[in-house]
Amino acid sequence: MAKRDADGVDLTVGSARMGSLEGFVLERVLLDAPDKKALFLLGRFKDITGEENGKRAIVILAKRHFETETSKVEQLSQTALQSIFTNDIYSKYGGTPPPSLNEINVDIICPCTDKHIAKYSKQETFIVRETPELYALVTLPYILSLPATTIQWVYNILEKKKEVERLLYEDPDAAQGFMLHPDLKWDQKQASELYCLAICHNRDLRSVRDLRQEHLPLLENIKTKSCQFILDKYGIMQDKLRIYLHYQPSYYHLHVHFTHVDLFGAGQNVGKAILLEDVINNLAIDPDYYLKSTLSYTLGSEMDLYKAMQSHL
Ligand code: G7M
Repeated sequence: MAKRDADGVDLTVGSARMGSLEGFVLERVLLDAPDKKALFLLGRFKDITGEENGKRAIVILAKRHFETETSKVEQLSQTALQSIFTNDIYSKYGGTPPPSLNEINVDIICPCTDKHIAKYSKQETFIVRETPELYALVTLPYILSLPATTIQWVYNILEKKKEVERLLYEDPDAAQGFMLHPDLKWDQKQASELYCLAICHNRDLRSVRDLRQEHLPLLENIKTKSCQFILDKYGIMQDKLRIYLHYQPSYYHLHVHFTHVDLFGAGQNVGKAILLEDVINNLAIDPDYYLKSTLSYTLGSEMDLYKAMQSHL
């Protein structure tokens, strides 16, 4: 029987839950992403008995950006230097900062599914033009075939079972309310790297495709209240925020991304992100804009949705 901690967390996944990566046995590197200074690894955690047949896991290691707080910058003077070369007035060193400034971010998905592995694997990217017909024929059946467990983490947040201490703001209204949380990708160290997620309470909305003019009050509410909260807490004005939805999203429960405009990453690409302002504008012009429109976006060749579309493209 699975050994569990006080929160009911399955401890048999290995020593990661207990404070180290020691029990992680590497199977292969899924992706090396120098742009994100990140490494995506696939492997298994040894089970509680030390056997290597524990649960399959993805471990994402990412180097952190420097913190600019004066006390942190001052500590950098303790960095040990190893000379690489000097030439006239120019020199280059490898540096070893004090351990407290040398931390990395570690994200773990355990147990991971084949979908997670496909998502994080190196693959070719293609542009797909999704007509309303293609949505009805392929995309919607694909979404409906996904097990409910794929968005369990969202429901855990909405039901205040997980990440409770990370909740930034909540409007509890069932129709127009939402919860604002730091995104998994934000370590909350620097406001200049701000990344928050507004998750709506309405469980019927899967993506922009489901949005109609009647949802404008919800979208306006998310925008206005999240922007006010972010201004009050982090001092960031609305015109310094990139506010967008993903299409296709990874998780089919409507949520809105709020990032600092200076933060760049694959999630803001054309063919993935749609500005919330554009969504609001489109719905104001045509109540059924997202029912009638052809939407173009990128998909990876390993994604199940891309494979399902093959015979229809
Ligand atoms: O592509 P899509 O719009 O579905 O983006 C989902 C966002 O949810 C990504 O930016 C993820 O980093 C974020 N995210 C994913 N998970 C599994 C979690 C989680 O467990 N907690 C939080 N706070 N964010 C998550």
